[in-house]
Amino acid sequence: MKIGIVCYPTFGGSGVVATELGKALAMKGHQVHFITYSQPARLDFFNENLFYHEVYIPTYPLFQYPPYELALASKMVDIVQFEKLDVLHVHYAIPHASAAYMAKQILKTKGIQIPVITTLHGTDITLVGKDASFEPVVTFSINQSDGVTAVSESLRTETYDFFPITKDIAVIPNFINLDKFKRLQKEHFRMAISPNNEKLLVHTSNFREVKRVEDVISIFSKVRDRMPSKLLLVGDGPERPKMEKLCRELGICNDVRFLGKLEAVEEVLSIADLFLMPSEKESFGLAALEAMACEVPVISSDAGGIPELNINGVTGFVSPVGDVADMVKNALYVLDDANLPTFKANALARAHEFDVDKIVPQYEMFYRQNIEAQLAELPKV
Ligand code: GMT
Repeated sequence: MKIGIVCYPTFGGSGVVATELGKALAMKGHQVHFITYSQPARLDFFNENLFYHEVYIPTYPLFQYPPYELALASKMVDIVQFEKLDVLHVHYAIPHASAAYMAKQILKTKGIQIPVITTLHGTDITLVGKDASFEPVVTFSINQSDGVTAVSESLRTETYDFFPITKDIAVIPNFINLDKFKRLQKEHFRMAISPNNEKLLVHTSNFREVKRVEDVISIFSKVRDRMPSKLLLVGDGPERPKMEKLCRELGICNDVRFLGKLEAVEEVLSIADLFLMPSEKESFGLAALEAMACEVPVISSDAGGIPELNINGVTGFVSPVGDVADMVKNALYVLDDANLPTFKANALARAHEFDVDKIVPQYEMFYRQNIEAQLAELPKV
């Protein structure tokens, strides 16, 4: 198949999933065309089947807000037509689904029919999409997509609960490349960070409010009172200055390292004992899956789709959002040397259920069904 993928090119979860999907499809022999405003962060790989088309956004003094959506729609029209794509797959509804709708209508006037698949990732529904400024467009463009997928049952339910959606939404969960995310031998790194064999807790996120990084720090501070431990924080974002201040107030700076945005997250996860994800909202929790693939159990909130991934009492524990005391109690239980090996093994076994080789065929089948449905709609000649 010739597949167009539209996504945010950043380190965010939806961009990562879209890029890893494109890479996996290219490895299977499909031709994949990324259409976005800059090179996707994880498109770090050469394959003869991978193409990248940059969306150029012209500036003009009149534009306080350059119209990206129009430039994107025009680029989609151009690439679908020139490359003869079979399917367009857009990740994150805003503004990708509405730009794809516009591209589809323009292509129709040129006698070209192409199915549009929209994948809902989370905040496009649970936060931004619900805003009255976007809701009508989000609802319309989901209903106009030929196929819609969500990354968890929870996100599917929340979409139906909030938006008047008339389309079927298929659940295709996120996936993991177990060749990249695996426990690596990084003992020298561990020795440098925790020379006295302190337990290592890790959190990775974009440091937005929704991630509740303050809970990560509170949990760590209380675990550290009971057991020698260190905290590694990977990522960066608006909450970071407040978090640095909190660490100073708690007097724990010597045991907390802010590592910033790292590409090789798996190297940090490889030395970790526990992953913390106390998010307010989380449609799936890809960062937790990456940790589990590196044999790291997870202490999480019960937000959104997390309980579909982190099995309570098996791969870690799930607590109500904001229940720091429960998360501390659970963290201490998992970190106990008598329990840790079992939780590590369970986390890895669970990650195997989301192996890229199991999930990508679900997308391939979904594309085929939508391409066939589109062909069936064409007038018979
Ligand atoms: O977590 C973020 O803030 C980034 C966001 C995104 O769209 O880039 O992540 C969302 O999509 C990921 C991939 O499907 C999911 O694993 C995350 O759970 C989801 N984040 C939220 O729902 C907050």
